[in-house]
Amino acid sequence: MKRISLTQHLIEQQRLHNKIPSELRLLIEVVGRACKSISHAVGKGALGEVLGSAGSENVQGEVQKKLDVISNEILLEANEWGGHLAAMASEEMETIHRIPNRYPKGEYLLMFDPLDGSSNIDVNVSIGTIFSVLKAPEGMTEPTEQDFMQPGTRQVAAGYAVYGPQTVLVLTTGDGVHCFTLDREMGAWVLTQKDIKIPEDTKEFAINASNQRHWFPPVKRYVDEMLAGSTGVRGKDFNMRWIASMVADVHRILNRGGIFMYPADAREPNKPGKLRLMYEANPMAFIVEQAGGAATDGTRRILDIQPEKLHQRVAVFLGSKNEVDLVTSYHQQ
Ligand code: P6P
Repeated sequence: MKRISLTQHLIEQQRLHNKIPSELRLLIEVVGRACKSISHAVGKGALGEVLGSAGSENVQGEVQKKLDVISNEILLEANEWGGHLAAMASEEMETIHRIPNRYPKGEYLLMFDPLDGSSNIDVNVSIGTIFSVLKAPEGMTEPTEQDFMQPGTRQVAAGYAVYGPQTVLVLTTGDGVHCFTLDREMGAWVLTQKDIKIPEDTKEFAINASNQRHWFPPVKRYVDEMLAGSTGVRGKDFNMRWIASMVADVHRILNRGGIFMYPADAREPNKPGKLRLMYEANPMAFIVEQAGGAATDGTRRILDIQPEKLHQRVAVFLGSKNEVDLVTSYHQQ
């Protein structure tokens, strides 16, 4: 099969759909290069002095791993000088990161979780990078946090990298979902899957079942019915997976179907779950919908949510459309 590079794919998509101006193509290529560097750092493991805690906490109050900090620095440095961005925001930083005055500014806003699944780093389980791209509001001069407060439907691109047995980059710019595999010898992203589609039905669900006693009734009902298997109302047996790396769970679902759930629960009724809207739920929801799946917070389409805070959390139900629709319907009864 002829090898299509990330750059050739983006140029051909631009010809087909006219949605990837050269500045956006540059942005995506720069993020792709940064993910290659992160993959290299992650791959060193104990040989690279990159494991363990950084001895600091992030804005979420989570202990930062060395690789969290390294990955964040890689993405900041890669994107500062290109002239394609107005500002960036990261899970690892309290507020937005403006482009230094010595560099030209562009019309895009980039948000990212530089290394998602950090609890898996030290035990060699797949982790990844998630990113989301918005356009800066017309007439914006000095970017503020408020300029990032746009619903997920305004994203112009979203993607994730998985640092696993292979390193892959999954990307959408609004015309389908495509996957690139890193050719480590050439240091090149090679197109390996075009137009990925999520099966509308599934026999596999992903949730952290240790929280079961805290779940609200709709989630408890939905999971209990799957656990009842072929003897219950669902009439079929289900399987469970939970990798505790959203990128890895979503990548599995993109490739063979499934439903991923991180619901709100009774532990903190006012906290709508653990995952963040701007740089985890929104990019994944854009990708999942572009692959024919669905993504809600139990009641609303995630992409329709009007953000109010940069690091706001949201409950997440995403994946095979018929399953997401069913569990969402239980929340409405
Ligand atoms: P728990 C990783 O920390 C993360 O943000 C997601 O990648 C993952 O799906 C979830 O949290 C795992 O959470 O509570 O099972 O450790």
